Amino acid sequence: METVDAVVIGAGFAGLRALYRLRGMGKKVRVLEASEGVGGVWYHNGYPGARCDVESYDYSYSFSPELEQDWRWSERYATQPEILRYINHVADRFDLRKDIHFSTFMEEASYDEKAARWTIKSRDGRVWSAQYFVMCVGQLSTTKAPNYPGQSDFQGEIIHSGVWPKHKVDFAGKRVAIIGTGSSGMQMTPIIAKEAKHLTVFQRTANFSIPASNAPVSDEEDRQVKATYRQRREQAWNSPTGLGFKPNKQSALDVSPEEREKVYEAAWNRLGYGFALTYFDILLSKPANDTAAEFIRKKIGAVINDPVVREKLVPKGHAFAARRPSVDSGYFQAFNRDNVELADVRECPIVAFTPEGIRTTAKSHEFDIIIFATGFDAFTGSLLKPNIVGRSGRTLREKWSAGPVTQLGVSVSDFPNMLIVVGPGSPSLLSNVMVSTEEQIDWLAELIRNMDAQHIVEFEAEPEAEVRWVAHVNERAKETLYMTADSYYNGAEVAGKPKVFMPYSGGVRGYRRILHKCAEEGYTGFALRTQPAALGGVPVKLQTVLS
Ligand code: N01
Repeated sequence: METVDAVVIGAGFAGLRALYRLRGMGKKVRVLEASEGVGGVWYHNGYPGARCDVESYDYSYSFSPELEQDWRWSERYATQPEILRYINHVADRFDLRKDIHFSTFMEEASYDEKAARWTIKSRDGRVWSAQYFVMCVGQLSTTKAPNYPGQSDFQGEIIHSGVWPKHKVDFAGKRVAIIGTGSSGMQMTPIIAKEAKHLTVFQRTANFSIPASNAPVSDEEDRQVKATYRQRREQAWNSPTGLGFKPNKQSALDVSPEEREKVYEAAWNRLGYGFALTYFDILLSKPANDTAAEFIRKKIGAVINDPVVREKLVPKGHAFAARRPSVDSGYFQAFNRDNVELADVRECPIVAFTPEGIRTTAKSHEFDIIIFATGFDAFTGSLLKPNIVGRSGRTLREKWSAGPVTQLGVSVSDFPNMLIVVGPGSPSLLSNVMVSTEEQIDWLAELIRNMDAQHIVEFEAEPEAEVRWVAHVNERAKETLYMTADSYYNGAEVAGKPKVFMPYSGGVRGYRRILHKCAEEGYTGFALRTQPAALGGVPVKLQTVLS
C-alpha cells in the first residue's frame, strides 16, 4: 500500500488540473487512470469529426499565462486530435505523468472513519491510502448502448462513438449505420457520408443544431486573443455559461420580429452553441424560446432537399436547448447525398440485429459497420461505477439511489474528505466545463490549504446543507425550460434512472459567488473537525484566510 495525501481518479482535463494544483501545494498525489493515456473523453472519443463546440481559446487551461501564450490553436473549434495533443503537451510541460498510474481502474474506495483516510483499490489489486479522494471522472465517460436481440450475431463491426478504436476505421466501400443523432452522431455523419459506400442514420429524436462556423485561426486573430487573454478569461468567469462573449440582457420578446431575425441571423453565422444566449430568456420563457426554435427550424429546413426527409429532420416536440443542442458542420446537408438514408426508429423501430445488419419493422438493412452514437450514462455513471463506501458501510450507490445529493456539487455527507469535480449539483455540462473545472479545483485547493493551516483532518458536507442545496438546484431548474424535455440533464437517458435535474442551472457567475461566500464565511454547510468524528471530533469554526 502506498500512502499519499491525495488520490485523484481520472487523467482528463480535471484530473491533470487537480494534480498540478495539489502538487504545487506540496501534496503527494497519485492519479489513477483506467486508460493508457491522458485526455479522458478526448482520449476515447476519436470518432471522425469529433471536435469541441466551445471555442478553442476558451476550452483551454487558464492557470498558466505562459501556456496560454505558447500554445497555438489552429482552428476556432479544435478537433479531437488537436485537443489530445494539447493535453499531452500539458502533461509533458508540467511533468505530470510521473504521478499518474495508467491502465489502473479504481474499483473500490472505502473511508476509514477512525483514521479519516480513504483506502483506494485498483482492479489489479494495488492499494493506496489517502487523506483526500478526488473524483475527476467526467460527466460523459460511461457509455451506454442498446442491447437488441441478435446483436452478438452481427458479423460486421460494432463500434461505440465513446470508445472509438485506436486503429483507423476504413469506411471506403462500406455500408455503415449510425444509431443516434446527438452531437456525436451529428458530427460524424457528414464525414462518414463522404467516405462510405452507403450510410444509414437511425434517428429517434430530431435534435436542434447550430452551424459551427468553424474556421482556421489566422495569425492576426491569434495575436488579438493573446493580447487580451486576461480580459477574455475574466469575461468567461463572470458569465452565465463560462463562454467568452457577452450575453444579451434583452428579452427576445422585447424587440420587433425584424430586429430579432437580424440578431438571430448574425448569431447563426457566428455563435455556435452560444446561439442559446442570443437573448437572456431563450431558456427561461417558452414564447421567447419559440422565436429561436422557429428560426432554427426554418434554417434547417432550408438546406434539406427531400420534403419527407426534411419533415423528419426538423426538430419538434421539445424546446430549443432544453436538450443539449449540437453544433454541426454540414449534418443536415449530408442527407442530400444519394448514399445517405434516414431511418426513423420511432416510425419503424429496430426489431433485431441480424448477421447481415439490422431489421426494422419496415425492412432489413445490410451493414458492414454499425456505430452506436447512443451517448452516455451522464453525470452519475462514472461516479457510481466503482464501489465507494462511506461512513458505516454506506455506499454512494445507496446514498444516491433517488438521485445525486451533494453540498454545492463538491461534497457528500457520510463521505468525508471526498471531493467531486464538475459533477451533479454544479454548473458542469451547462457551462464551459473547462471554466467550471478550474473554478472548482481552485476552490477545493483553498479549502485544503485552510484545513492544513488549522489542523483540520476531516471535512464533511452537513446533511441539512445538502438538502438545502438540492432544493436550490431544483428551484433554479424550475425557472428554466430544462425539465420540459427528457434529456441526460434529468436522467431520462437511462431507463430506470431517477428523474431529477442534475446540473446547477444558476450559472457560472452565480455559482462562483456561492462558492466564494461559503469559503469567506468559514465553509458554511461543511463540518470541519480537528479529530475524526468517529473519535469524538466535533465541528470547529474555521477562520478562513483567503489567498
Ligand atoms: O450522446 P447523446 P452524444 N435507439 O446522448 C440516441 C458531448 N459531446 O454522444 O434523443 C435509437 O446526446 C438518442 O436518441 P434520443 C455533448 O455534451 C460534445 O451524441 O434519446 N437511438 C440520441 O439521439 C453531447 O451532448 C461534443 O431519442 C438511440 C443519441 O442516441 C454529449 O457529449 C461532441 C438509442 C445520443 O445522443 C453526448 O453526445 C460529442 C436507441 N436505443 C459529444 N439510444 C462536442 O462538440 C440512444 N439513442 C464538445
